[in-house]
Order: sequence, then C-alpha cells, then structure tokens
Amino acid sequence: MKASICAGLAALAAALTAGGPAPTPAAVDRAALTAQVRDELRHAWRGYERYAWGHDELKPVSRTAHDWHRDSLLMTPVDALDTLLLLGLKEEAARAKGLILEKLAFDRDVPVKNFEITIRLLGGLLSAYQAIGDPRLLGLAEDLGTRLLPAFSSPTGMPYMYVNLKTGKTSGTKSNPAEIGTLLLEFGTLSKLTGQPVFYEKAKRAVTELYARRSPLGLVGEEIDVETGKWLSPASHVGGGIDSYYEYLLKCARLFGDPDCERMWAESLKALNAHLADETPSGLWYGQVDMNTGQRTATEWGALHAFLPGTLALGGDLDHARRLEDSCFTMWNLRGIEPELLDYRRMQIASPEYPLRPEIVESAFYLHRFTKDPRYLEMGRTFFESIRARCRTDAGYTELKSVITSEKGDLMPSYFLAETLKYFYLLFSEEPVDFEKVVFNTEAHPLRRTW
Ligand code: DMJ
Repeated sequence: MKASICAGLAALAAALTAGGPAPTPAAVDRAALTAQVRDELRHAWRGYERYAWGHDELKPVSRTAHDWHRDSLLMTPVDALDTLLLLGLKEEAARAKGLILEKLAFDRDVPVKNFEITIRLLGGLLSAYQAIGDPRLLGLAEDLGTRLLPAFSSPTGMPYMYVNLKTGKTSGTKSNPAEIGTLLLEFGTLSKLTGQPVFYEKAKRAVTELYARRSPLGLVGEEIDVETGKWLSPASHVGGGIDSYYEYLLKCARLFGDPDCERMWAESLKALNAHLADETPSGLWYGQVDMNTGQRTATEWGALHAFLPGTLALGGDLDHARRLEDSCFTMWNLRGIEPELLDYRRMQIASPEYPLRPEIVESAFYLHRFTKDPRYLEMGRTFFESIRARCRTDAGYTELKSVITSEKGDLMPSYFLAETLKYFYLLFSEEPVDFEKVVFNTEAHPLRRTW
C-alpha cells in the first residue's frame, strides 16, 4: 500500500474516532448565536464601509479594496443589502441602499461574467426590490437584465460567458452547466415583475438546450462549446462548474411551477443517484464519472459540492441529504474547517484553501428546517465558531489560503455577507421561511412568488 494512502487512512480513522466517544454537546443557545451572527455581520460590514466603500469587495488584511472590473459594480452592497435588512441592521441597510441608488449604473464599457453578475447583482436587486418595494431597484434590475440579454445570442441559445454591458459584445464560447443553467430564477423573476416574457424565455431556452445535450446516461459534462453545442469535457460531478445547474432545475420548478423544470430535475436526480453516488467506508459521497461511460474518474468532494445535501432536502430526499451532510461534517473536522477539495477515498486534501464558502451551512439550514434535528444546530455552531476563530480580522473576515497551515489570504468575497452569514442567521434564528412561497437563489437572495 502506498505511504500516502496509509497516511490518508490514518487521518480518516483519526477523524472518525478522535478522542473516543464524542462528548454530549452542550445545548445550542439559539438566541445567543443569532445575536453573535448579527454582531459579526455588523463587523464585516463596518470593515467594508471603512476600507472599501464604493468598491466591489474588501481586502481586510491589507485594508484596501478589490474591484472586479475597471469600474466598481458595488458587489458587496448589492449582495449584502437583503442580509442587512433580514438581520435588522437598519442604518447599515439604509446606507447600502443609498450608495446603490446614488452610484450603481450599468452603462459601463466592461465585459462581465453573465453568471456572476446575474446571481449576485440581478438576484440582489430583485430580492431587495421585493423586500423594500422601491421601484428604482426594479428599474436597475431591468436595465441590467436588458444589458445581459445579448449573452444569449449564440447559435444554440446557450449564453456566452461574457457580455459587455455597454456594447453588448459577447465573448467566451467555452462555458459550463453552472454558468448556462443558473440564470432562470433571476431572469424568470424579472419577467414576472416587469411583464416582459423575453427574460424567462431566453434563460429557459438556455437550460433546455443544455439538458437536451445530456448523455444517454442522463449526465452533463464539465465544459461545452455554446456555439457548436459540443461537449469539451465529459467530466460529470456536482462541484464547481456544474453544481447550481442541478439546484436551479429544482428551484425553478418550485418558484415558477414549471413542469419542464420538474421533469428535468427528476430525471437528473435519478442519473446522479445511479452514477455519481459513491458508498464508501467513510460515508456517502457523490464523486466524478465520465458522462458517457459512467466510469469513475475521480473521488473528489469539496466545499462547493456541499450545496447538495440542502438541495436534496428541499427536494424531499432526507435520507441521502442527511448522510451526505454527515460526510461534509467529516470533511470539515479533518482540519477543523473545510478544504476546497478533498479526495474522499484517501481522505487527503486536494485543494487546501477555504474562501469563506457558505454551502455547508446552507445545507445544515435546510436539514434543520425539514428534520428539526438539533444535530444541525450543533454542526452550525461548530462551523460558526471555527470561522470566527480562524478567518476573523480586525477589519472584517478573510479567506484562508490553507486550512492546514491556517495562512490567511486577503479577501472578503461578497457572498460571505450575502450567503454565509445569512444562512448562519437562518439556521440559528426562528425566522419563519415559507418554502412554498420563497426560493433562495444560489447567492441566497430570497425571491418571493408574488405572481
Ligand atoms: C456563490 O457565489 C454561489 O453560491 C455560487 O453558486 C457558488 N459559489 C459561491 C459561493 O461559494
């Protein structure tokens, strides 16, 4: 047996049995944790206000700012606004809204990533509009959605990766299921709220064209050419590049009652369970296979994959959801915080960074809502305390370059405020969420079925 495999098995054994039988955890004080999450949101937002005001994101170690493009598109304020509102930080929310209304403009000569701008900005503006009712927010969303529409002008209808907000020029023929299939909640909601069907139609065609190109096994690959419709990579998994494609099939069915989405979700789920699910001594995982042969090509799972227990729970499969979240928790406990990627067969970390990702918390939230099992509150407390201990700085929160060495990076991604802190709050608080009427987009922006 190779030395690396021995080391991996030893790490697995340590993770599974560390310190003998686990002590009974102290009861989770939900009110105290909810208050702490609010304090940490205030801390993170204050860092943004002090050192990155008007920019996209905060670099909390150097106390400077990061912009994605030549001009800032206010990623953090737009992404954070509905979280500030939900957690009752009224003055901070008013300042975020004021900045957005004063400065946010999309008449910019910059190529943007259609997917990222849609989930963060379009989703954030729509959700803030639904929360506050200020028509100027819907006006911004409509302007943005209209400027993104040229992205769908490929011969297949699957969007190019980039579109210039001013000129409409597109680029990026190589795309992936996540970037093609994670648009319908936002574009569809824009259609419902403005009465213009074009947004729904374009985003729906994109996902339908992608689904039509699934393999005979019912799986999608990792990379596709949006002009020719040919697959460029047959790697099929539920991690980055594919993840939220599956999430949106289910959520589109729930938000819009769209029977095509319902059918695509049900068929896709069967294929995932038949070919990706991997029962191992360390638990249930969903690994990587070749989309055409079903042959296993990698045994990797990571922080992005960890959305799946939540989506399975929302779809009603609590058995797989529970067991998968247990596997995620094993991954977290290997180093006391989750790595970006883990080889789950060898229990070896394949990518050691932790960029403040929310997915594992999101899944704990859904599982707790559907099972009421206090285990998920305990998990959430572990996640929250680890992040606070290892990622907090005087000026906000930062990503980790390595969960092994705890070396810090220098970025507070906008999704930390949009998602990570929001899901902690939703997990610990008793905030009512009507899952029949509210669907969270993949950036955790709640979209309400008001139509
Ligand atoms: C977020 O922008 C979204 O959740 C997206 O679907 C995946 N990546 C980040 C968070 O990890």
